[in-house]
Amino acid sequence: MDTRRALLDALAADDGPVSGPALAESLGVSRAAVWKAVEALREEGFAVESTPDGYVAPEDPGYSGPGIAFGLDAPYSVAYRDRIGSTNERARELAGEGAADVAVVADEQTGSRGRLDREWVAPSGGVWLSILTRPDVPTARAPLFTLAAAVATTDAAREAGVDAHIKWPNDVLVGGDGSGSVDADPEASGRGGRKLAGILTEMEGEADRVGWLVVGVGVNANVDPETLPAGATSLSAERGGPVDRRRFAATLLERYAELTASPAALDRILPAWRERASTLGRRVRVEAADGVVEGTAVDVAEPGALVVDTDEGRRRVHAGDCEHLRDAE
Ligand code: BT5
Repeated sequence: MDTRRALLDALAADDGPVSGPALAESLGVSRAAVWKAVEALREEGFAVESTPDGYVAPEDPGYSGPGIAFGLDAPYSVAYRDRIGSTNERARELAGEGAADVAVVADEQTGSRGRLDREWVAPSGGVWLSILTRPDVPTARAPLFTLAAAVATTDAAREAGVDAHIKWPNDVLVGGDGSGSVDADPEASGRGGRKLAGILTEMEGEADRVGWLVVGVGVNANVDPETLPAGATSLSAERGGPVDRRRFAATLLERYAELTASPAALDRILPAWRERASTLGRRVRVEAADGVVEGTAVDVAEPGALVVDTDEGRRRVHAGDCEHLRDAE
């Protein structure tokens, strides 16, 4: 572990000040190395205080690399930028350099993408992040990681007081027919709700093993929906006030890490996904690559396929755009 992360962990673990010499000894590095780490954290906006008894964490850790890593209970280092083209693109670059277990986080993206190269609008104030891992699983199980990210995002939104639900395969929505409430916006209701977040997974496989996996999550956190495409919403709009993005991002990363920690953990993703989904039991119309499938969504099956009962029988759809239909349609 690098000295900076060790210092952050020590500051998070201790109520009182952490002394430089004690830290140098426990980490087996020089006092100068500890001092350099403190300076580096300060330069990144994490204002470590010096007291006569040692170092103390700032009152407000802030939304920054060290701020998000501070007290984070997930095995990722955090690479933060105020502004970036796309966090997924940066994570892919890092993958090419051999990196693993990194969360790339940005305040604003200037060239972010949704699925099928669609534009993703990502102004300052959102939670835009991509998690790079190298899970030791067969390529066929990779779609489970997308579902895990949807579960993690939904849980983080609910912890922030926003009643989110999942629309297959990877949208996190609020309101609409999903929550059973009558929606004021019929267009949004047809889509199954107002879109709070989207997920884009990219990967490279080696033979039957995943080489690297990048799961990109875009959450409209403290963003005015006026600046977003029609049908979108944000955490701040839904709760009527800003959300603590540091806490939200940490919860999301911790949940994702927990859900993907082991093969046994992966087995628990589908049940968790089903519990949070609004798509099951509904009439749906899915535009898949090989045509349109319309019917009743009855289940989601490994590794993330939607099971639809149609007039022609049961179909499994692996990818596509899903619309929730009203029962009359
Ligand atoms: C998605 O695509 O929903 C996946 C979005 C993934 C974005 C994240 S941000 C971090 C990481 N870095 C990246 O470059 N990407 C990922 P899709 O299902 O194809 O939906 C795209 C559609 O959503 C667009 O065509 C718009 O209609 C709409 N849209 C664009 N920006 C939006 C926003 N901020 N909120 C809600 N809807 C949006």
